[in-house]
Formats: sequence, structure tokens, C-alpha cells
Amino acid sequence: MRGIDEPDEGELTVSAPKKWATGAPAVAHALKYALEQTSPRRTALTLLNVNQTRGFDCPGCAWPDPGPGERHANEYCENGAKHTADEATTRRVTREFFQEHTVAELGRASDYWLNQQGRLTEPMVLREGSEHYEPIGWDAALDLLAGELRDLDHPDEALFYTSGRLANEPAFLLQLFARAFGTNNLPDCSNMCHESSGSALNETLGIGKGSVSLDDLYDADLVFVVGQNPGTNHPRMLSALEETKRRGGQVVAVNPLPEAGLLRFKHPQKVRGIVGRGTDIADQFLQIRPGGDLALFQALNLLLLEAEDKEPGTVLDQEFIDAHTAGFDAFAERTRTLTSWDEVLDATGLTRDEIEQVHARVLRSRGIIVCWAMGLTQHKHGVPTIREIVNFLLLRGNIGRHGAGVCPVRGHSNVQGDRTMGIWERVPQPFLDALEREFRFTPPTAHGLDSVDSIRAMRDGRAKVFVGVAGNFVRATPDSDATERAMRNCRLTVHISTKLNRSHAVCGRTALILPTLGRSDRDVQAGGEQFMTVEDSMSEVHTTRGRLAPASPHLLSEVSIITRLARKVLGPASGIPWEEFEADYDTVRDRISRVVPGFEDFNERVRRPGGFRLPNPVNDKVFRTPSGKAVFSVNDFTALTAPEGHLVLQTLRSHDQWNTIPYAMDDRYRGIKGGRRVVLVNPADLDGLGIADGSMVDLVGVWTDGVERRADGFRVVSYPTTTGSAAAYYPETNVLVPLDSVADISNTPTSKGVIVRLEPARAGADRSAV
Ligand SMILES: Nc1nc2c(c(=O)[nH]1)N[C@H]1C(S)=C(S)[C@@H](COP(=O)(O)OP(=O)(O)OC[C@H]3O[C@@H](n4cnc5c(=O)[nH]c(N)nc54)[C@H](O)[C@@H]3O)O[C@H]1N2
Ligand SMILES: Nc1nc2c(c(=O)[nH]1)N[C@H]1C(S)=C(S)[C@@H](COP(=O)(O)OP(=O)(O)OC[C@H]3O[C@@H](n4cnc5c(=O)[nH]c(N)nc54)[C@H](O)[C@@H]3O)O[C@H]1N2
Ligand code: SF4
Ligand SMILES: [Mo]
Repeated sequence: MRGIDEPDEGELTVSAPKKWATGAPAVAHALKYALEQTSPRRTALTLLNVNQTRGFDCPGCAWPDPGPGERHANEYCENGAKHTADEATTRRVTREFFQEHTVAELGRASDYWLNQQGRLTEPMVLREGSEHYEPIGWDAALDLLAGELRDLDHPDEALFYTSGRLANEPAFLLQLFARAFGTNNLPDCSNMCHESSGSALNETLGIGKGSVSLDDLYDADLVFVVGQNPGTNHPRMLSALEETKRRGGQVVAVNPLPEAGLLRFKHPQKVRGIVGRGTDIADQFLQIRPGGDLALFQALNLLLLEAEDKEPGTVLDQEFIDAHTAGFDAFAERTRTLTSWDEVLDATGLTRDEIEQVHARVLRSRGIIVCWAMGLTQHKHGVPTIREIVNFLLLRGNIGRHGAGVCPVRGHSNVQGDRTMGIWERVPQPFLDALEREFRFTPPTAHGLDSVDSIRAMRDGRAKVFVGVAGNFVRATPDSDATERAMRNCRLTVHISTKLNRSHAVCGRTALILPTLGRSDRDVQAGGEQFMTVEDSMSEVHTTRGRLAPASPHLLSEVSIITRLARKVLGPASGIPWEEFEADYDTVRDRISRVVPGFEDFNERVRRPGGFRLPNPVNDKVFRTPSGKAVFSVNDFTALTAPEGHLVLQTLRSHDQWNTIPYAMDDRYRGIKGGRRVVLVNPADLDGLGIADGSMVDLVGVWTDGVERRADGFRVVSYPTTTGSAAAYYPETNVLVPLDSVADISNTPTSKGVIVRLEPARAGADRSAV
């Protein structure tokens, strides 16, 4: 293993981007990573249990599993396997490790290095003024936290952040505890992820979730994959799209980058996938300018209205529109006068011919599904863009019908479930009422703080205690320098984590690391061996059960930590049986079944193979909006342009990282090897800017507050992205995303639309590790 001061990066090499994804090399890459982290036996044991009905849910992403009878023995992908191996690693972070390294040293270490140290093994405390974390017993650690929480002037001075790794049971208990304590401050990773989807879908369809199942996807006539890189981030989605194509469906991909997985796919678990040519995925690829999707869907909607004018009664689903929607007239009027084709072509970077071709496909297709991810949600106009997609689907009745619908593809494996369980700073009143009925206390009704507002509150001293359950807050959030200052401003920061990360080193004046069980670890409580449950991107709820011996005998489950903390903070007066919850998770599920709609007979139904699917009223054409109808919205035309000499930078994931954690320095499909500090720029822009391919530059952010945000020492890679745009990896570039640059309505940081200029690298400037 490398030393703390050694660079992560080897020799950086660049080759042509790949034109297809997966196949034999993927299997080999996954196994190589697994065997570096753990033994062959443990590798086999873990991988055979991934996504099996009696095994554990792959922590890799929220893509759903096929039905129980349709699963392979190897129901995982390359990245799922790497992610699982990363958790099942046999490397350990011990008390000696913390003796050896000061917190300041850890703060200078890279994200890669920190993660490579292995699993956390016992609770540690950093006392005010001390340079080292030192061991602390569980009881003392929880007393310390409980004392600080009780000492606050108001419960709203505490923040309870979660990342979508948390399973349903601990998520439900965490929000219950936070609300019984007296705050709705439950910021989560969703605030930085699919919040724009939730905002747009709640407003237009009355529920913030996707409406489609895998069967819908297989049977769709036309699937749009917009702002999403499934080859890397949802690899098994490619097997689903392969099935769509086998059944005669078509795929349109919309992306500034020609991502390998969107072009062609070789199935790693089929012979023809390993030796053959694979399946072409996209029938049409629209290489769009960043932020151009709103204009694209507005243009498609205009074309649909015009086609209906020409042949009335043949294009729109008038019956559906009349019976189930509101706002059509205002939408139609506005769409007809909205903008000029010149503006559309400029905003999208597409030709009119390309858009007309997609339109022709739309006219030929009955069932249409639109899938999307961060390429839409992390823009200033992310919410209007998704609302416009809903308009597009409503026009031809593509909601509430088989083979059609909305498909926001979620990231973290249980991020959707956490929201269902009430992890939401703005949870609707009926949920709070149900909590009150079940637990006999009055939850606070004022909305809590989301992730961005939490940073502001810590910065301004309004929040004093930060508790993070999973996740890596200081790396996931925007404006890294400002966020780090905010975090250091806290009296106490606490992280319930499986592995070491930067948030442990950039911490409050006092800090706790509370190590916990991972998905693959066996969880035994007083009531016997426990399982937990999760909900995937398509609302399927099923069990997850770890099989491995825990990484250390001193770990507690998340449920244990939360319930023991709750007992200390709230005391027996709360009347909530925390002890019973800890001993037997069935008792938690009984409560969930009485509080959360759709979970009736939870314990019984979730034990059936494959679990159950939550009802989505949209599929019965029931819309829980104020009008009881699906809503056509009117969205202002918006384009994203950079001033002269600047580029629109998107911050995205490489193939070898999982969110804030790089697993290796390679991005195989994009042809980048041995380094992550690269910026991908179109050759025409490089010519225009007078910058040579391969030269070193600093990225300098431009924002209205006049603060100079810099990320130093990036190698320029000439790359076929759209002109005017650039791409570089997150989290190294989070320092460039201004805290106040957020999406309208959803408050999501605009991580895909950062205005930057490239400056020649400052001679002799220190290139920071992070
Ligand atoms: N291996 C792996 N899997 C993961 C993760 C991981 O880090 N690693 N993270 C998980 C999480 S939490 C999430 S949220 C998902 C994220 O999944 P993705 O959303 O696929 O992740 P990103 O890498 O952010 O990629 C965004 C994609 O959108 C494109 N894009 C950027 N701007 C625009 C635009 O304006 N318009 C359009 N049409 N496209 C645009 C980019 O070129 C890129 O292909 O993945 C999940 N799965
Ligand atoms: N610039 C930019 N910023 C972004 C994004 C972007 O595209 N660009 N994407 C955003 C998105 S979509 C997301 S979802 C966020 C992700 O933000 P987070 O969810 O906060 O970050 P992760 O990197 O997933 O967190 C990794 C840490 O989680 C802990 N962990 C892992 N498994 C478990 C577990 O089972 N239990 C517990 N208790 N802890 C565990 C480990 O300690 C690990 O170090 O980042 C956001 N930030
Ligand atoms: S697609 Fe996602 S959930 Fe499925 S195996 Fe791969 S990483 Fe895991
Ligand atoms: Mo995410």
C-alpha cells in the first residue's frame, strides 16, 4: 500500500474513448480489485450473495433486480462487485493507526488513500485541542453526543445528515429520533442528487418517484436515456436496455459526451457478450450542449402540437388530456410562442434535422419512457427541465400505461427508501400526523434545513452539532473550502461510518467516529439474527441480509447506535420502546407498517421471495396534486452559456470511483489511465483558447460573489465533448461549485453547470492532494 505522502497518480496516459461498454475485461477488473482487498474465499462468498433473494442488496446503486426466478447466480456488475469488495476488505483501521497519524496529516491525505486503509474498527474521539483521535468506549461516546445535544439552546442547532446507504429500518428510526428530539433538520445526499426530480414530479404528478417497472422498460417502444452514464453508474441498466431492443424497442441517448455504454453493450454474463460484437444501444445519439435539454423537449413538444394541427386527432392523446390533466391550454399557447428555432439550435447544439428525426421516432412509438439522472438534476433549471419532460409524456398519454412513464434513475442503493421512511427536511404534514398518532408526541412542523442550508447554518454558527449517518459530507457538498470552514466551526461533529474519509479529518472542535456494520456484515441482536429492507429505483421493497463476520467485534449496527443514542437523549419519558426496536427489527417494521402508506403487513410481505412493489397511484391515473390531475406546466426557455473565453464545466464520475471515493486512478471507457486531475475539452475550444492538448492548467471558477475559486494542476485532454463545455471529476472539482449556485426550487448544487476559465498552471504552485 502507498504511504500517506506518496502521490496516488502514476503516469497519466490518454487513449481514444471506447465505443462499447462491459464484456470480458469488466469481469477481470472487478475480480482484480476484489482480490486486492480480500481473500479468494471471502470474494466468492460475498459475490455469490449479492442481489440474491436471501443475500444482501448490492450497495452499488439503486438499479432494480429481475424477478426472483429470473436471477443469474452472478446477479451483479463490475462496479457492484468492486463496491462490495471495497466494503468486504480485510484491511483494518486500528487505534494504532490513529496514534501514528495526526488529524492534520489525515486532512492532507487523499480520498483514495483514506479509503484504502480499510474498515473502521472501534469508536474514536478527537478531544478539543488534541492532535490525535483516541479510543473511547461506546457508552462514553454516546454520552458525549447525548450531552452536547441536550445542551443545545434549541434542537434546530443539530443536523442529522444521511446518505442513501442507510437501510429502511435505521432510516425510520433516525427520523423518528430527530423529530422526537424536536427538529426536522434531516439533510441528505438526495438534496444534491435527485431533489430536482422529486420537486418536479411531486408538483406535476403528485408523487416524487418514478412510475415504471423493469417490465415497462422491456416493453417500451422508445426509451430516452438523458443525462445519464449507465455503463459506469448503473451497469445492469444496459442488460435491461438490451432486452428492450430485443423486443423491438428503440433508444435515444442525449448527452454531451459519447459515453461508451450508450453506444454499444457487451453482456459480460453471456457468451455472445464476451466474444461477440455486442448490442448497439442508442438508435440515435444526440450530442447536446450542457443544459440544452429543456430547449430540446420544448422543441419536441412544439413539433407534436404542430403535427396535431396538421392531422387533428392523430397525434395527441386528447382523451387522456381531457380526463386526467390540467393546464393544457396555457402550456400549448406558451409552447407555440416560446422561442425561435435559432435559439433552440443554439441552446442544444443540435441540428433541426436531428430533432425532426427524434420527432419522427416519437410519432411511431406508442409506449415512451424517459430515463434521466444527474445530467438534468444538477442544473439551475433542472426542475423546469423535468417538468417539460412530464409535459412531453402527457401529450401522448405516456403516463399510467404499460411500457410508458417517468424513470428517474436513482443513485445510492436506498436513497429512495430513505425518503419513503421520512428522511426529508420537508416531509409532508400527513407523515408527521401519522408519526404523532403512532408515537404520541407532536413532531415539529417547521421545515428543516437541506444540505446547502445546513452548510450556511454551520458557517453562521446557527448549527453546532453535526451527525452524519453514512456519507462523506465535506466531499459531497459544493464549495469545498467554504464547507470545510463551516464544518470546523461546529462544536461537535459525529460520523457513523464504515470506512475512513475526509469528513473524519475535517471536523468540529470535538469529533467522534462511530464505526458500524456494512451491508455484507452479519447483524445479530438480542432477538437473534436480523435482516433489513431497502427500496430500489422502481419502488420494489426487499430484504437485505449480510453474511460475513463483522469487520470487528466492536462494531454496532446503525440501529443499535441510533436507538442507544435516543434512549440517552430522550430518556424513558419518550414512551418509545427503543430497546425493543434494537433487539428485534420486526418491531420496527410493525411501526413502519402503521405509519407509512403502502407498507401494510410489511413483515409478512417482505419475507416473500423478491419482496413487494409499493403502489404508485400514477399507474392508476390517480394524481395527488391539488387539482387531482396531472399538471401541464409552463416553463421559461433557458439556455446555459458561458461568457467569452469561458467554458461550462460539468463535474462527473469516473468509472473507477464511487461518489466521493476513487477506487483507482483509471476511467477505462473514456481512455484515461493513471490520473484524475484531467479536464476534457473539445479540440475546437482548445484551438480557440490557444491551449495545447496535454498542457497543464488551473481551473478558475467565475461567480457573482467575486470570490476566486481555483482547482490547480489539471492536464488538458482533447476530447469529443460538445463545444463550449468541459468535464472533470467530482469531488476534486467541488471546490469550484459556488454554495449559492443552486437549482431553482430544489436547491440542488449546479454541479453540471459551473462556469470556469482555464489558466496556464501557476508555476511552482502547490498541487494539493485533494
Ligand atoms: N460506479 C458508480 N456507480 C454509481 C455512482 C458512482 O459514483 N460510481 N454513484 C451513484 C449515484 S449517488 C448517482 S446519483 C448515480 C449518478 O449517475 P449519473 O447521473 O450517470 O452520474 P454522473 O457521472 O454525474 O454523470 C452524468 C451524466 O450526465 C451527462 N450530462 C452532464 N450534463 C448534461 C446535460 O446538461 N444534459 C445531458 N443530457 N447530459 C448531461 C454527463 O456527460 C454524464 O454522462 O450513479 C450511482 N452509481
Ligand atoms: N460536484 C459534484 N458533487 C456531487 C455530485 C456530483 O455529481 N458532482 N453528486 C452528488 C450526489 S448524486 C450524491 S448522492 C452525493 C454523495 O454523497 P455521500 O453519500 O455523502 O457520499 P459517499 O461518497 O457515498 O459516502 C461514502 C462514505 O459512506 C460511508 N459508508 C459507506 N457504506 C456505509 C454503510 O453501510 N453505513 C454507514 N453508516 N456508512 C457507510 C463510508 O464511510 C464512506 O466513506 O454527492 C453529491 N456531490
Ligand atoms: S447495477 Fe447497480 S445495483 Fe446492480 S449490480 Fe451493478 S452496481 Fe449493483
Ligand atoms: Mo446520488
